[in-house]
Amino acid sequence: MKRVLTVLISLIYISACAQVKPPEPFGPVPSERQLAWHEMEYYMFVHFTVNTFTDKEWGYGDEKESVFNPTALDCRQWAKVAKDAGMKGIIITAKHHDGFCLWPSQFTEHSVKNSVWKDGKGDVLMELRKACDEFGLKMGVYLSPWDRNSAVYGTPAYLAYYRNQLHELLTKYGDIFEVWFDGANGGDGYYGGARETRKIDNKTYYDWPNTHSIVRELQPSAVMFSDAGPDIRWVGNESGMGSLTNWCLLKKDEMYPGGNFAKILGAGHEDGNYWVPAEVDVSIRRGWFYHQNQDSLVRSPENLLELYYSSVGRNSNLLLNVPPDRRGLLHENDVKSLLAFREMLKKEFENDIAKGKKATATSFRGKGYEPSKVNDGNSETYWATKDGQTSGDITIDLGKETEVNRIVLQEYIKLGQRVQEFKVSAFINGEWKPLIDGTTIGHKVIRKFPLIKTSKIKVAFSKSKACPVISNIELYRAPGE
Ligand code: FUL
Repeated sequence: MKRVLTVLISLIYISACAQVKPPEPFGPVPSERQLAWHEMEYYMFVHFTVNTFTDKEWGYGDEKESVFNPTALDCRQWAKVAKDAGMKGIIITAKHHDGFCLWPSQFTEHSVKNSVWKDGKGDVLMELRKACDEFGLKMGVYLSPWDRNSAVYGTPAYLAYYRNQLHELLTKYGDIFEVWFDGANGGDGYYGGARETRKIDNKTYYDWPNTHSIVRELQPSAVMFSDAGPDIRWVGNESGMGSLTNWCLLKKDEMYPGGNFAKILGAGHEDGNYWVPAEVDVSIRRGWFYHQNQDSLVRSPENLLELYYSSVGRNSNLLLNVPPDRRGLLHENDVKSLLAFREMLKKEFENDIAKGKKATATSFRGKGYEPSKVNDGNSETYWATKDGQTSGDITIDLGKETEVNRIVLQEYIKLGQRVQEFKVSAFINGEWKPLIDGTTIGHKVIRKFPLIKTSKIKVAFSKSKACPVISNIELYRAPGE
């Protein structure tokens, strides 16, 4: 009996030893709501308000409500286009700087309720909600902190007004995935007829922590965007350029919306103490709002593809603005370009050449963390080295000479962002030829390189803050070249 027990105990001991522990998380890690946001990658921005009808980018706040009069508004068209274009959601300017509300807010007269559209009974937010539900899209709201219409803007009373509006938006329109707080603030405006300049202190005026807690309470799954997070950060430009070095980390306590941080926001902080990834917001046209004279200046499908590489391909999400016209429809030229881009994108990533091919590594952590985890098609499995081993190479053997010109890399970010430096090379004519010298990875990096023919691709994770934890490597032969 004693002998049996000893054998049993030893067996348990041996199997316990064989169980290799996963790496501990390193540094800040994403919250559930941020992880869900990372998965979204590409979604639509909709700038629509009185500006659409006055041909302006920033309304003064004195626009007559009657100017808002779309003749054929159809949020289903927006949603269908977004869906067909491969987008996962829509964020709408519920209120832009002019203060005009696309929903019948009970706290102001400056809204759709005093427009001629649908005899003042319309509600763009409600129509968008229904359309998003029908097409399986998530919905987000932009509520401009700067309000050039409000008589109380610049005084403490405005905060109560702003928060009341936020409350309406977050309680009447179902699940909101992202709340967008832009950073343009203060200056001249109508302000209830005062027609003057009002300056506020960006650092203190809005008392952001107390506004943020309203969002957390009413919509716990929503991420909040601004120059300084708290959940998602601006990328620092409006031209569609993510930074090649892009940490999802930020010292957000040192920052605030509307501050002068554009230069920092691209790369983030390598030693940041919060997870605050970057979102690239950019318009398909010159302006954020629709202007007829820009109908011929819509970005081409090729240009949109470049934007995709410089945003999603650089560890950022792409928030692409497509402004409805005066009918309340996305213009034919924009739609055409978006759908053609979608087709191009499909062809870029049609067939993952790496999937299931033999992967080897200089070393691996142990059972469950083999190099084969990077190309098993499962984003929950990953290759990792032993603790303290902060570099390592993975080689994918393609089995035969194969054409390739794209690589996708992903870290298992639930355990933090770690890689500081990587290099990709290809085995050509008996030697390793360098292809890419990279820095950070994070959620996703997609890199192009000139078309080559090779039998093996090697990714050297040459510098990492802690043992590298790689969930995905994909290779493609994109058309062209
Ligand atoms: C900025 C605004 O001033 C622009 O009009 C636009 O809405 C852009 C996305 O954010 O802060």
